Amino acid sequence: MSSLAGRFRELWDEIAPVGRDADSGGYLRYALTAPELRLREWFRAQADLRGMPVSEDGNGNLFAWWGDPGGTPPTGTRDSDGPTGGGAVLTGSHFDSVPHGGAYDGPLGIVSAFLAVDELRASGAVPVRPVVVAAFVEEEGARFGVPCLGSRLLTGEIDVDRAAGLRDAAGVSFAEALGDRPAGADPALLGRFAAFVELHVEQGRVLVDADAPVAVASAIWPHGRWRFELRGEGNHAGTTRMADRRDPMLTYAFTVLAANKEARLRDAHATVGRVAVEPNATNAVPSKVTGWLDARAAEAETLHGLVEAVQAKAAERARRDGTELTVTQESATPLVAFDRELADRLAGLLAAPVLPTGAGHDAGVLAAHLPTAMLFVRNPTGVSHSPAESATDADCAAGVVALARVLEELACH
Ligand code: HGY
Ligand code: MN
Ligand code: MN
Repeated sequence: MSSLAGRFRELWDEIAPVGRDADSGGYLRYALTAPELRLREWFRAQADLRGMPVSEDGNGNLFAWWGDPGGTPPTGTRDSDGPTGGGAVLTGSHFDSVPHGGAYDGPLGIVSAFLAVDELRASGAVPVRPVVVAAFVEEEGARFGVPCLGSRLLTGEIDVDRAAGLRDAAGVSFAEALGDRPAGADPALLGRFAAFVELHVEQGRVLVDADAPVAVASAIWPHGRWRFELRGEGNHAGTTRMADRRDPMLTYAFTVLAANKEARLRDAHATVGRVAVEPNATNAVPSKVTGWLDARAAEAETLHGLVEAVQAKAAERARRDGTELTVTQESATPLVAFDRELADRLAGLLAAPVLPTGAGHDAGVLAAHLPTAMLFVRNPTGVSHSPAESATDADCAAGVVALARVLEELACH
């Protein structure tokens, strides 16, 4: 039998080419587009190979079930009359990526979950409650703009009509992409899960510096996304005097610099990584510039102060530029303090460090609804949301062993 690292590599190589951009080496796996749909087919095939029936919740989330003492759940779209009894242990993550994202962010949690099931079965472990592998849809929000869309729908944390109407850059709505209006909250399904453990590549270098392959998460920083729309007067680049301009690009540029400064002053994080310009012509003063602010801080109060300061600076500059500013919050994630007892129990079990993260996850959404934990796997570059994201096969194997031990601890006693 090949080594676990070998088995990881074998399974990993099945999905590694899916959605990878030949030029950047990054991934273009937007929710419900061809590459991600291919990965969902792969998910079903892996579940079938393991005799794990797959159910859907009508929101785009997939669930592969193992060891359900109440008989296998239906494979229909609504799992409302599925396995009897509660207490299933949920694991898994997401397939979708940011534009030109890394290979591991998301898929590592799903591949590791299937391999952890294999490890448990090979050890002769028999769960006394179901072990369920999930693939959540649109975790990155890279296509429809709201992160953790699938887990927010499952938990009722987003209005179904708002979710259904979210549109991608081509104007396709989430409902159209899904092929139906999302089903929304499913308390019956959610009530069937006793815990959720998400394994994820670390998006930072703490494990590198700690010389440890795996860590347990303690918290997720509060964070959110704000859309800054700046309207001015489109005009000719060659014939419009500087004094006569109402140029939203100036207000935008100033806002980006203000976000950078205010974040540094607060030891917080502020990013404007996405911008849309109308008409986006080299020889035209823009009529409108839209920038998206991603802001995060260790405490909610700091985050609130940061966003307020940026908004105030942008408004002040807009007055000077004669432009109009509209700020809309697109998503908000409060501080997530993972279940302390569970985190300590897992850290003890794995002899692993415990660390917070500034990255959002489906685990951050589910944490408000059931005991939730995260495991992080070392990323030698510490870089994420970039093709430079990495993890060694040995560390990924260590992650599988850790996840298998956690699932054994939670589902087999
Ligand atoms: O943006 C995040 O923190 C996560 O990667 N979706
Ligand atoms: Mn991500
Ligand atoms: Mn992720």
